Amino acid sequence: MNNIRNFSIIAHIDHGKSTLADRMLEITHTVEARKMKEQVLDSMELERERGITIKMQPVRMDYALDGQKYVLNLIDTPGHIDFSYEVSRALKAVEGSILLVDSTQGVQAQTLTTLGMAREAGLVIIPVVSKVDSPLARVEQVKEEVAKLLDVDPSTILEVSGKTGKGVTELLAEAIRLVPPPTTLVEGAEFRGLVFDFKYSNHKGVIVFVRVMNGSVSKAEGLLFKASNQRFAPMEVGTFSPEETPAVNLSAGEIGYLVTGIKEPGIASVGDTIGVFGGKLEALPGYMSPRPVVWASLYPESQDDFPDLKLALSRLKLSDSSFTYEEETSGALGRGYRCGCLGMLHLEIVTERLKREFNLSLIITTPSITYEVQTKQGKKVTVYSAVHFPEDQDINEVFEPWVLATIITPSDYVSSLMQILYEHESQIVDTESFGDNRTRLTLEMPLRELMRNFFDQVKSVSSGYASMSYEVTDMRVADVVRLDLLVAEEIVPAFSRIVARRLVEAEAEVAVEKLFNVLPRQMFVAKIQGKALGRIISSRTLSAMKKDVTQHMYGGDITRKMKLREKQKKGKKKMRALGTVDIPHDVFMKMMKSD
Ligand SMILES: Nc1nc2c(ncn2[C@@H]2O[C@H](COP(=O)(O)OP(=O)(O)OP(=O)(O)O)[C@@H](O)[C@H]2O)c(=O)[nH]1
Ligand SMILES: [Mg+2]
Repeated sequence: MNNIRNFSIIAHIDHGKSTLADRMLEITHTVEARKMKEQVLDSMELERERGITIKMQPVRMDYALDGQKYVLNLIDTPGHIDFSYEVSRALKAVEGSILLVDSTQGVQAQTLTTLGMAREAGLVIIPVVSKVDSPLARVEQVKEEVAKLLDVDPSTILEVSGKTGKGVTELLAEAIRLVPPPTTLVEGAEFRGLVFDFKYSNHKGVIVFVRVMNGSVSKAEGLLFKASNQRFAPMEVGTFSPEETPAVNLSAGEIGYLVTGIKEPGIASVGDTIGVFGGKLEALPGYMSPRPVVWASLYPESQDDFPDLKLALSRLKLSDSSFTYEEETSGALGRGYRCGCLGMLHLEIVTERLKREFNLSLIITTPSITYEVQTKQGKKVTVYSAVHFPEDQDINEVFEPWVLATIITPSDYVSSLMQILYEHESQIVDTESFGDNRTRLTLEMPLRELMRNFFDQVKSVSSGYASMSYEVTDMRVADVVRLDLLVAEEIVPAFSRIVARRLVEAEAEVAVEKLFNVLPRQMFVAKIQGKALGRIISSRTLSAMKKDVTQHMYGGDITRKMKLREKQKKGKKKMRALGTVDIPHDVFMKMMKSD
C-alpha cells in the first residue's frame, strides 16, 4: 500500500485542472494517444459543449519513478461554485490536493473556497501555478500571492503548463513525495469502503465509486450498504482508466468501483459505508446533505408522461447526488416534481439532461428561492414556487435567505462595483487589499438579489476579472410580491415569480418583453401582460401569425383550399374560446435561463 497516492486537483473555474490532467494521463500512458483529446476526462456531452467540468472524475494511473512502481489515483474536480458538492465528496476519498492557481489570473474566490475545503478534510496541499506558457502569465507575482495565502516560501511553488506539459513530470514526482500513502484505519480488517459517487447503467444498474478504507473486496462477495441496510454482491469490481476496467480485487487505500446490479433507486447513497455482510460494520463519517438554493417545478407536458418523469428523476439522481426532488401538485399543471439545485447553472444542467438523456418535454416553472411567509391567518408556510405565494393582502411578514459573499477584484474596479452592490441591496462587511493591487470584498446580500444576474453584472463591470463565492447564512425580513404573467388574458402559472416590491414595475416590463421575444407567433392576436398587486402593470401585443396553410399547394383544387381555410378559421375560434395558447417547451427553457 506504500506505493498508492490518492490526490485531487482543485481550483477556481477554468484555471486549467482538466488540461493538466490530460498531460498526466499522457505521461503515465493511461490513455492511448489515439483516444486523447482536450480535457479527455470531461466525458459528458454537456461538459464538452460548454467546456466546463460538471462531475468529478477519478482515474487510476500506473507510474514508475526511480525503479519504484506507483499507483496514482487522481480525481479531477469541477471549478464552478454550483458543483462544489462534487469537490467536497472527492476530497474525502484522497490524502492530498493539487491547488492550481492560474498564473494569468491569480488567486480567485473559488481558490479560497476549495482551499478551505481541502484544509478541513486535512489534506496535504501542493500549491501549483498553471498556464505559465501564456504571454499573459504573471508567474512571479502569482507565486508570491499563493505563497502568502499558504504561508510558504514562493520557491516551493511549482510551475506547470497543461498546454506544453512543462513541469508536469516534476509535479507527479512531488505528488509522490508529498502526498502520504493511505493508511489502513484498522490493520488487516474486514473490507470497508466509502461511497463517494455513483452512476447508473441501464444494463449493470448502480455502479458505486468507492474508496477502500480497510481490507479488500472482490466480485461476488456478500456486502452490505450500511445506511439502507441492503445486501448485495458485486457483479464486477474494477478501477477507472478512466473508463471502468475490471480488476480481480480492490485493496485498502485504492479507489475503484463496484457494479451492484441494483436497479431500484434509494438503496445506494453517497457518503454511505459498504462493508461485509454479517460483519461488524461501523459507518465511516459520511457527507453533509447538499443544501439547495434554487427551486423549480417540473411538469410533464402531457400528464400521461408523469411516470416517465418520475423514472427519469430517479435515474438522474443516480448520476447527480446534489439535486433533490419531491412530488408536487398544481391545480393548473397537474402532477409534477419540485427540484432543488445548488445554483442556476446546476438547474440548467439538470433540466437539459432530462431533456437530452430522457427525451422529456417539460413545463418548467420560473426558478425561485425559498420564502417563509407568515399569513394574516397566523399560518407559517415555506414557499418554493411563486404559484404558491399568497396574495399581498393576506401576508403578515415574509422572510428570505441572505448570503455572505466574497468578491475578489482588481482594485481599479471597486468604485464601479459599488454601484452594482448598491442596486443589489448589498452591505459591505469588510474590505481588504489582497495580492498585488487587488481587493477582497466581503458582503451580505439577499439571495434573491444574487439570483438577479448579480454575478454576470459583477463580471461585466470588472471586464471579467472579478470572481465571487457565497454561502447562505440566515433568513431575514423581505419586502417582496408575486408577479404573474398573462398570455391571452390568462395567468400562465409557470411564469409567475416573486420580486422585490421596489422593482415590481421594472421586473414586469423585463419579463413581458422577454416572453414577447421568445413566444412564437400564435394563430391569433394575444396580449402578454404582467400583473401584480391586483392590477396589470405591463403589456405587449403579440400579433397573429399569418400562416397560409394552403401555400404549399400549387394551383388546382380550389375547394380543397377553401376547406382548409375553413378548418383554420375554426381552429382559431376554438383556441380563442379555450384560451389555449400554444407554448412550446423550449419557451420554458428560454424563460428559465437568465440573459
Ligand atoms: N495557455 C494555456 N491555456 C490553458 C492551459 N491549461 C488550460 N488552458 C485553457 O484554459 C481553459 C480552461 O481549461 P480547463 O482545463 O478546462 O480548466 P478547468 O480548470 O478544468 O475548468 P473547470 O473544470 O470548468 O473548472 C481552456 O480554454 C484551456 O485551453 C495552459 O497551460 N496554458
Ligand atoms: Mg475541468
